[in-house]
Amino acid sequence: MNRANLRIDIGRLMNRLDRLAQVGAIEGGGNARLALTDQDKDGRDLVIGWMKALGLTVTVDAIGNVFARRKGRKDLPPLMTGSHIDTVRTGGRYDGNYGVLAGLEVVEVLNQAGIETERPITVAFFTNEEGARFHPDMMGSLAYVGGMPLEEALAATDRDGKSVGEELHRIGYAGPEPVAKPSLHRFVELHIEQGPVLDREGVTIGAVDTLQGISWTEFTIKGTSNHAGTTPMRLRHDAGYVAAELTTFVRRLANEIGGDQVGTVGSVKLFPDLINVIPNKAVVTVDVRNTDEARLKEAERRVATFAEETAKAEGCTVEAKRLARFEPVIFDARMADLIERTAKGLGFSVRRMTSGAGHDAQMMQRVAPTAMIFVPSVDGISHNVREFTSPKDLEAGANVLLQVMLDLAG
Ligand code: HGY
Ligand code: MN
Ligand code: MN
Repeated sequence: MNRANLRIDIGRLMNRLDRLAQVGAIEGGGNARLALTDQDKDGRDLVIGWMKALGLTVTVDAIGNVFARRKGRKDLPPLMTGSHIDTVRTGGRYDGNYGVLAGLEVVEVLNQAGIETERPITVAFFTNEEGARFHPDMMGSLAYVGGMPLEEALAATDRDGKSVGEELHRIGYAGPEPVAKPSLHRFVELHIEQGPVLDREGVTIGAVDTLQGISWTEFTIKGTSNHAGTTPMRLRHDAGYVAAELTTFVRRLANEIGGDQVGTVGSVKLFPDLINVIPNKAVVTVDVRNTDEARLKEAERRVATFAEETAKAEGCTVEAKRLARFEPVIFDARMADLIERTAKGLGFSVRRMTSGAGHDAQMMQRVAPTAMIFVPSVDGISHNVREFTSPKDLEAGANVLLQVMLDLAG
């Protein structure tokens, strides 16, 4: 069979996407599988079952990253593809899942065509890409490339004080393989865009050659709880007021800096959280991102200064804790060229673009030439059960992945 005529089976891919979306299924067709929860374990078990059924050799490392290897003619560093199957609490069914399952679909096509590639092919999924339960995000791939000591990752705790290490053991995914021993030739990740660019422009494929910088900070503001009725305004030390000011400042600052700057306050927790008690504590998370490192640093500095000044004026204190910080990433231009060329060769419209979201690929670029393939997200919606990509676009992206992998695996 001429490899140029090989195509993925979209029905089979959609079927696996549907099956995986049933694990931790939530109202509206999405799925909730926060990292290392029982739902994440069930999702892992299901995907590993498919990996084994495809004849792949599955290994698990000490942070729970899973690698499924398909033999090549030569025992060379593998071509690796993959993504994540953990989700946010309001996760859509494509974020992460699509890249992993499309990698398995590519393997199935090669198996059926009896094609043996020169290099081994590995399909991987990494632990806790989302960072929604344990910080930072992309934790598994970061540890894999040696960007975070294993002990530090295992010690990360969630809001209930549970650690990554104990949760990995509880779900049976504290694997025997060491981390920080990356061995791969190239990495390519297929993912939904999660933003509006491709959908708005009517373009089918994104050849992703850069990814923006990410900064996550948790601000803990402390004031004085007091009676909501008897305390004169001039005597208050209201942590909730400081949190509210900080929240609107982040929005104003992002709009003022403009360009690619984005800013989000995704979580505000007030204590004691009662209608008639002035809050004595507030915990506020700030996510600021920019493609430009200098601009990102400016945004971080201004947010921290505003928090300090506003807290001081209110007679409160504030502590900042950094939860994640990744500089902007430049992917491998030749890999992005290959993606662009391949998409055009298959007759798809394609454009170069940056990634607004974080991905495991941004960590893999530290150890091997890496790039990403995007497909459109309808209305740019993601981290929301309404996340949707048409089967036609899912099929296009997986066919680009198939041909790119054939090129890179030889
Ligand atoms: O936050 C992100 O960009 C990714 O979804 N973890
Ligand atoms: Mn993702
Ligand atoms: Mn995500």
